[in-house]
Amino acid sequence: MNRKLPAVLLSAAMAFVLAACGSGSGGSGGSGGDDGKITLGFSQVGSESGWREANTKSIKESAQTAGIDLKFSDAQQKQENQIATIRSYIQQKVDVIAFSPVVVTGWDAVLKEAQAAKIPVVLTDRAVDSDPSLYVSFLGSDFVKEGEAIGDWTLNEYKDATAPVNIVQLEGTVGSAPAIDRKKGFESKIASNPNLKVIASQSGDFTRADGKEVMTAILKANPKIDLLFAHNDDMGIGAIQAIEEAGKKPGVDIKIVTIDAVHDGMQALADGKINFIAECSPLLGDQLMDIVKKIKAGQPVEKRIITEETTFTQQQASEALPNRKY
Ligand code: GYE
Repeated sequence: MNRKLPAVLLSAAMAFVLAACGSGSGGSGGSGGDDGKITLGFSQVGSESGWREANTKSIKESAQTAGIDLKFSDAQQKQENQIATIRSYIQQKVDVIAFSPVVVTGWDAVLKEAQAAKIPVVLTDRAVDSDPSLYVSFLGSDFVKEGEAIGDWTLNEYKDATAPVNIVQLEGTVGSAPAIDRKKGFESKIASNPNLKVIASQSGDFTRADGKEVMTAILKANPKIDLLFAHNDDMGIGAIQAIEEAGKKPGVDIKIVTIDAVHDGMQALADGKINFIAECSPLLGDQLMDIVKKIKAGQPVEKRIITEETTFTQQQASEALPNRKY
């Protein structure tokens, strides 16, 4: 049963794509129909982090290179903004809608509206809990794996610990796929060593400002913190400021592990203020444009496309920094 699932999903996606493209005769191929260009409506989460900025840049540049007419909107991390934007893309009859859903739940109604209008939808970066028949493809990282990579590093770092290791977790946006999955991956790994204890775990909404504010409060309440796991580099960088203001040395007095590997995170890693980073690639633009073109050409697309990523130690960060694209 399980082994058959991908084929079933693929054929469901195909049927949807063909239905969406089949009615295209007579110039009804979206608002870009006049000049023959494909029109893509993209609803971005916001501009909360260095990752998001790099992701937005990648999507805009790739659309231009691919000759795709991009309608782009920043939802300022609000689901209601994203839903309103997607509805307006449906009204404008764009050829394809893509979006990075800020949270996992609450998308069924608007996805059904897009399907009823025969506009194919592609998820980028983050997942939803809606029925997979409501979207064509989902392009993005495996966030559980990223959390597990941080968990593995932690297990190894403290394998000889004989006393409790006090861990603080700065979680991403509440209800978002990366916050849910990174936490799950990390906690499932560290569960095998009873000395590893998460003493505080709170959301910093993936921003530097909230990372700093939440860490300042946690530092006041907890005199002994050994390790901080921040779900992204930006919250980690905010926390570094809080730790320094509290008179402690980030990376030494409190070890820090994060996810993303954007420029500022990699710099802090190379500088010894962060101890380890699991990469999450924001460069999804080219793959997204390929998917959009395939959909319009009536070609099959994969239901789930997982981004390839690695991890970085301090030494590896110093070596990689000069050639990083973001
Ligand atoms: O890790 C974080 C951003 O969804 C993978 O969102 C993305 C996350 C990324 O704000 O920095």
